[in-house]
Amino acid sequence: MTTDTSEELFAKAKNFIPGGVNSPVRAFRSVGGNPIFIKRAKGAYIFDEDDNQYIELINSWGPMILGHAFEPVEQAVSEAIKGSFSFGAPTRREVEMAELIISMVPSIEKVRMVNSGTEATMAAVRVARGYTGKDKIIKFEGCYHGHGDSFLIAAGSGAITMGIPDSPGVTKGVANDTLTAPYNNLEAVQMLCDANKGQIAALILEPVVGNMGCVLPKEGYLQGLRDICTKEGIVLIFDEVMTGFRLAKGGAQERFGVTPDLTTLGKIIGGGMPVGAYGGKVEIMNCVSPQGPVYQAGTLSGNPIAMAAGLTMLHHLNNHPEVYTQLEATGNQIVSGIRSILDKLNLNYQINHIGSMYSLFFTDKPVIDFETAKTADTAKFGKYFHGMLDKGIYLAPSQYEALFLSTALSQENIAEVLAANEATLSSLL
Ligand code: KE4
Repeated sequence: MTTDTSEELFAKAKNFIPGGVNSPVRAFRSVGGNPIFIKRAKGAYIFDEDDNQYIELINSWGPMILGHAFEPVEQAVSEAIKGSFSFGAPTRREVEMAELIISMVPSIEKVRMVNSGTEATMAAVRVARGYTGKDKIIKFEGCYHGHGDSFLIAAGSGAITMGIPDSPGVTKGVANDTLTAPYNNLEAVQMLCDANKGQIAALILEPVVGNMGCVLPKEGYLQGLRDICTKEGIVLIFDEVMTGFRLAKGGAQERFGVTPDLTTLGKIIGGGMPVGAYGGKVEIMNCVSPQGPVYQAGTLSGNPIAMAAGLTMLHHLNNHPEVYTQLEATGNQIVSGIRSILDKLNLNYQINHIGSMYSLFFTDKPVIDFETAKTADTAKFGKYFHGMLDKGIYLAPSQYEALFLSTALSQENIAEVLAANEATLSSLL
């Protein structure tokens, strides 16, 4: 397997693009080596510029839940582009999209389309501040909500991967309004509320974390946060950019039966196109301009091509509940297969898994928060990543990311994934 073309492209890219990539985690910094450059993809496969084929378990960090180049989405986009690409004016598809999102996620009574998960979380926090008249927010160590200044404090995903969970360039003023607490710790949240009485506008979290690796909420944790936020007059924001439309049709909030005040969405909602959204209680969303005073805008928000892709994706998920049954079965089959391999080897490991999301950590400590996630052996993870890549299995190039399965994975693909795990994990001893 040669990756000469990817190497050449990466060397060239570094002359023109910071770090040679348009998003840090793609650079393979934490696993070592150089990134492969992807030329095309179909179903469960991606192909690099040297025509190497990989079975992929990232699916563009979540969006490609139905596999790459899903025919109906491709068809909808090719139809939409015949009518031009963008108008900067309201369109029918945006109304359809809003109505569909509201029907799929009952906590959302009104919704605004934006162009990324970052825009969605930035806007949701601004609306919560405008609605409550309060300044501070609570976020959790290791959670990632995009690259908005307020969130780059103890941030997860690429920020942990690059070792900069508190990014330079974020002002002290901004940082002072962001309070952080360990995930899965309700007492720490109540202490922050007691110490900042009447000052906290919002609490934002990943209801299932993907950005310190996959970390699940403890029994009662989400409901506990809901109760604290209700008691303290704090807007509860579920950042479902990753979990939305993945863990269930209605996301983690449906799966866990806990209702936030606002929800942020991304990834799957665009079917692979740049789309984000935020929405929730009508009395909060009515604060958003032009209905209310909280300003938020976007040239390409609700873009007709992106709406065509997203609508087709969401309609398919909404009309095919068997997709979620299949994703549960695939996730269980892969994770139980890896567990049985590891249980025969003398390797410290944890696997956190829910539905079609999972992460393998090389540590003997249960991974329940940022501190325990950081006990993982990242050097060993790097060896595991490259061992799998060399066998044609493309994983997330960071210990602090989750894997995302698609319905395109066949029984043959699953067997290949498990065989590659068997060979690679045995080689780590
Ligand atoms: P985007 O701005 O990247 O569309 O979304 C930001 C975001 C917000 N909230 C959650 C829970 C997220 O996971 C993300 C983005 N996820 C990362 C993967 N960990 C995107 C990959 C990347 O940064 O390149």
